Amino acid sequence: LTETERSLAASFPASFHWGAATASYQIEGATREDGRGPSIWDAFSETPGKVYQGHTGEVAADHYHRMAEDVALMAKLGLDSYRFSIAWPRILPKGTGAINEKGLDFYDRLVDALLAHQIQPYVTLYHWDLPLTLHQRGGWLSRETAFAFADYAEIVARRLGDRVKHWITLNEPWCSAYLGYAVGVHAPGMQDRQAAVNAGHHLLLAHGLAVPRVRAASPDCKLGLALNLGPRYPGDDRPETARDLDRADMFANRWLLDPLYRGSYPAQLFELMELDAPPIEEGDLTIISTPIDFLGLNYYTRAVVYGQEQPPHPDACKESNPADATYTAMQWEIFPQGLRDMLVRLHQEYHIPSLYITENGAAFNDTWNGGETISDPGRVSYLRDHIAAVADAIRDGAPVDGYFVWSLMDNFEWAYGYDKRFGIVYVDYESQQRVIKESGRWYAQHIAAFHDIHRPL
Ligand code: PNW
Repeated sequence: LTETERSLAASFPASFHWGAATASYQIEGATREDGRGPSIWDAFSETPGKVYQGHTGEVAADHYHRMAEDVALMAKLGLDSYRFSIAWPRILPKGTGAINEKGLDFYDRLVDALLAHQIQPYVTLYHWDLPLTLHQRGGWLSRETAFAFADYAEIVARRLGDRVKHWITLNEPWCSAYLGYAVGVHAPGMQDRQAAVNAGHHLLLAHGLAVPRVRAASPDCKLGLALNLGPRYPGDDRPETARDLDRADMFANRWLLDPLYRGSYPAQLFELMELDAPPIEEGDLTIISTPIDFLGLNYYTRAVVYGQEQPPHPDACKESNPADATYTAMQWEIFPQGLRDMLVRLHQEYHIPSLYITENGAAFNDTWNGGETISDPGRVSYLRDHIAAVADAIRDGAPVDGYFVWSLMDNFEWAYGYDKRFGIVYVDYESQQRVIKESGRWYAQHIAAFHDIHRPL
């Protein structure tokens, strides 16, 4: 590490947590093993034309069979925390009803393996793999799915809650709702904007219903959810731009933040979208805004808004990023300051008591030449500059308690299949060999430097 990098590591409080994140469907494989039922992502990825080159999660990084090796790798990197998700269809193959003990056993072993290495588990209960049977009964368009989720959450918390002290109910409900039900690029692949708004409501309700159930089954736990949020900036100073900036932010950020933290949807949102409000029943917003312990922020990039002459729907604002900026393989602009700005805003405007970066990372076209490591300088700078942005946010008062790199290892990147690599560990999908990239080595050194500074003399 350079001197600057050392003082960056030193600037974090001793209580800060350093981890990496994954999700069940993206890494596990073994989709038909030990009684796992099918999920909407099995069905979606098996539908021709939905995922890059017809890739599926059937094998993925084979983590289901290599769990012990992967936990050893985390220990080697020096992670103190690991965020993973539980595949609902492993626990309840049909979404409700009979429990599949073998599914629970897998996560039980994973949690024990992590704790044996002093790695704290951060468990996401829903990272997009909805049991297919529930989808056939209406999926997130049905209110029943929210109740089914709360039942499932309690089953998991009862089994793991003696050892798991951090729970994340949902990962990125914005993506589940909008990419899954309006754009159709994620499962279940529907293209209906009204459906997305309704699904969003049932996802929020699922979260709110699960909160007391998990708390009751997992004494002294901390609980939250993870949202993908992206700050919006004006592209110029025209009044149309100020107007559209407000609309874009309402859709990208306040749509879910406001019901969770203010107990109401943004006043104009559904009207401006020219849609009906979702089917809100009495008491729903009280359930949804049940206080939680922390918010997980998944941050990748920002957007720049340019006003249009005709006022657009909030989900159709004109956004484009500067041509002279630098981009990742996802064509996402690299903009670390957006992470600082969003953290400070969550602190100042929503008074959130504890924040985690539950995902941050970048895809680059890594190639392995069979050697000891893989050179990925773009990812090293990406991580360093975003970690520096977190330090800036803390200096400006944001109560940030931890940071998780997306991702521990290369994995199934949803509609992009295995084409996009986010890992700090490379996965060779032929041999399933793992190779720590230079970014993984850098992150390990960063964590080691952090511990050196905070080690009691
Ligand atoms: C997140 N978007 O997905 C997910 O939580 C991860 O599972 C995923 O691998 C990671 O980010 C990288 O993509 C997103 O289009 C997918 O705005 C798409 C969007 C945002 C987040």
